[in-house]
Amino acid sequence: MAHWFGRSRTITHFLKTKIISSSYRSLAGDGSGKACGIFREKSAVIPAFRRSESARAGDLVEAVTYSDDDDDENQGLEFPGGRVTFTPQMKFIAESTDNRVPCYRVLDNNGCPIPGSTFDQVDKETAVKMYRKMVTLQIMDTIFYEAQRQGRLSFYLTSTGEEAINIATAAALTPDDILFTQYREPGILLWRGFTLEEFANQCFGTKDGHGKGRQMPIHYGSKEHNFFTVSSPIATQLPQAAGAAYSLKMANKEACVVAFTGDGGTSEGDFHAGLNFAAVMEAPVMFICRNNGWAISTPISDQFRSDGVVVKGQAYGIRSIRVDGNDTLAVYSAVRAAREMVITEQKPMLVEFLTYRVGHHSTSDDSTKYRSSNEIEQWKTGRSPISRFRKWVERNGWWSDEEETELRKDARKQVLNAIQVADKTEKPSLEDLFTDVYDSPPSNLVEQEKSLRETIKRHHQDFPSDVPI
Ligand SMILES: Cc1ncc(C[n+]2csc(CCOP(=O)(O)OP(=O)(O)O)c2C)c(N)n1
Ligand SMILES: [Mg+2]
Repeated sequence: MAHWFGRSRTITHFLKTKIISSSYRSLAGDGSGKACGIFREKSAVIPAFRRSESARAGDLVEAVTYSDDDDDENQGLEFPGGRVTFTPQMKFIAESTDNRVPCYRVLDNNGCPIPGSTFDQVDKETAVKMYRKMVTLQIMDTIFYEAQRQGRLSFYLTSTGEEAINIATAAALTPDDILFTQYREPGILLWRGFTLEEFANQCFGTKDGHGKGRQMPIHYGSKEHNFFTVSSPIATQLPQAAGAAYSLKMANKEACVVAFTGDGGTSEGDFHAGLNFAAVMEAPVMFICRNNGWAISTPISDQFRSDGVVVKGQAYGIRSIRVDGNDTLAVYSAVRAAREMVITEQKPMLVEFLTYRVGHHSTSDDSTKYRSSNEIEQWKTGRSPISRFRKWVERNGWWSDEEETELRKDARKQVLNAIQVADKTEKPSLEDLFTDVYDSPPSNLVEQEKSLRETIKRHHQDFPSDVPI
């Protein structure tokens, strides 16, 4: 039982073992899970790709059935979407149930697989890579955040506490899957090979940054890595993701779109438009909500009265699952299973990760003004996804204290180096402000460029000296 924002919630390994037993084998003898009791893993084989078929769905999905076996016209109505039975009782659907949707979890707080839990076994190479990337992301966040505090960057925000969601999701996808993120998911790019220099160049707005200084820091994007550029207005990426997924469907691609939103993003109309579009068009898109408790200073209790976000899937006819977002193995397994269903069945999916935003919303925020330091500390130290995963990796004999020291030293050096280089790199030239949108610039842009150049000439002391004119 874990307490999550004032209400008790059962965390369970609830993908039913009876259902998936045929594809699961005993782990006995491979050394993992030592001293953690009995558990079972699923072999990592994905069935061959097939269109519009039920993959593991029949196994993993709990159907809600209502009795409709009486054919009498007075007993029911054939209606678009399926037969609806009549009832003489005037009954309202309850706004909520006492039993909240349980949360799929594999590793307990000590990094031990929960007995009976079912998950995709991760091999040593992948597990160590995941752990290394989670730590690198944490170090990048710490140093970039400090650089902002020193006035070297205009803005930054961290993914602290949400490293498992970032990295394990990325690891569960393939490079062909297209990402539409919110902004707290840079770990996906890190996993895909975006370099620390590229992160630094974007944040420092250098001439080498992919956006040529035209976006705020942390608004990353990469065509090479199938990662659409982050966009500030919350949730606008969700209907776009539904459209992009529909294009994959039309092209018969064996890939899906993965679209992220925060809990706050679900209060935007675009969240609802995106989900409904995807459901109706049967678009292969996985919507992922990082429910981290806060939308800047607004707690989730002021965002919605439903049982979180997961229940909204069913309202739109979208399959959904709630997952412990601080459990790397649960995130990895759930995203892999969801991806397989999304692609094979050509339908959307909603995944709600329960997690916590450990850092301030951004460098423009001081979260101690609206939440207690105890709450932050509890999540920072007691529920860190990195510590939990490390315990599991160590227990498997795949990681040592020496490797930990080396990794942290090395990552710190690389991040500092990337920052130092970016800090000294030239800014993009003024003309870049006006390029890359139109083949031939419209007259109003030509006018604006001329006017800007004249203004700089007149008031050069008010403009940055390091921007080539
Ligand atoms: C349409 C729109 N409204 C408001 C904002 C200001 N804003 C930026 S982030 C944010 C909170 C988003 O919270 P959430 O979706 O939970 O993401 P988190 O920061 O917790 O990761 C708000 C309100 C915005 N960027 N766009
Ligand atoms: Mg949030």
